[in-house]
Amino acid sequence: MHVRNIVILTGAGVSAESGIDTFRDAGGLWEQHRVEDVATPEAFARDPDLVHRFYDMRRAAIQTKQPNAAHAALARLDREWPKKAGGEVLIVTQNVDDLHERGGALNVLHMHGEHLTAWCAACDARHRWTGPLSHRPPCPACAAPALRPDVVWFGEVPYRMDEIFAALREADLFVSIGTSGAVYPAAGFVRAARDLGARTLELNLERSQGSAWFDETRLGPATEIVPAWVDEMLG
Ligand code: BJW
Repeated sequence: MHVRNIVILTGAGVSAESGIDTFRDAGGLWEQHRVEDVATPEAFARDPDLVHRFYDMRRAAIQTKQPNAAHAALARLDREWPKKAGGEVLIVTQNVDDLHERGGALNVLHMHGEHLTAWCAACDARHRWTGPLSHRPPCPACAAPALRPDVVWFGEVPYRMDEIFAALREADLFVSIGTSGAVYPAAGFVRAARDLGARTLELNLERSQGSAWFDETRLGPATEIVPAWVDEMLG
């Protein structure tokens, strides 16, 4: 199949070798914290201090981490693919870190939000935010002490779904990297992409829950298999 447009879905596995914990692997975040205590709107309403501390810790941690060879390779593809093939690359990430951007990628869509943004529940403004939120700083726009992490919790609607499905409709190739396929709607993109006519490729440390839906699976650490795949694509 002649490939022009590529949609790449990334998950926690792409940042694992940068030292950022995944969620469901051994030692991952959900072994250390119950999802229901920190990643739902109900948890935030019940115990905002706990939820703020969890995100303050992770927001501080990501700023000490560096992009790895997988982020760099995807950024290279993002930059060079349009010249090579005349098509588009869209990186749809479930990750809330900024390592794709710091690795040099331009076309990145954060469907589960971003650590480095705070969202005001009072006035709906969003602000770049690198410090803590647990001391309830005032919103720079409206002064209400109503800032929350700008991330998508279970039961909330992921961001920019219309743009994602528009890109999937145009995609010739859908590639899933470093995600367990446990969380919807992202876990359903492979089937949507297939139904819409794209070829599908999985790059992961181990087979994901939706592995059977992919035309091809390549297993290994992201820092090895992603640069190798990008080299292949760019010839
Ligand atoms: C490596 C590696 C290396 C390791 N190299 N690989 C019942 C059935 C179906 C669905 C539902 C249901 N009940 C409820 C739902 C919906 C729910 C859901 O999916 N629940 C499931 C648990 C079943 N989903 C939602 O609520 C979503 N909203 C929604 O559906 O709204 C309705 C709607 C949708 C669309 C249109 C209209 C309406 C919201 C989901 C929000 C998820 N939020 C989180 C937290 C974000 C903030 C934060 O970071 O704290 O997002 S949860 C967490 O999981 C985070 C991640 O983005 C997400 C996915 O995790 P990911 O990235 O896959 O990580 P892991 O740890 O699971 O996997 C890592 C992988 O990497 C593994 O495979 C490793 O092998 C691999 N790996 N090292 C390569 N070195």
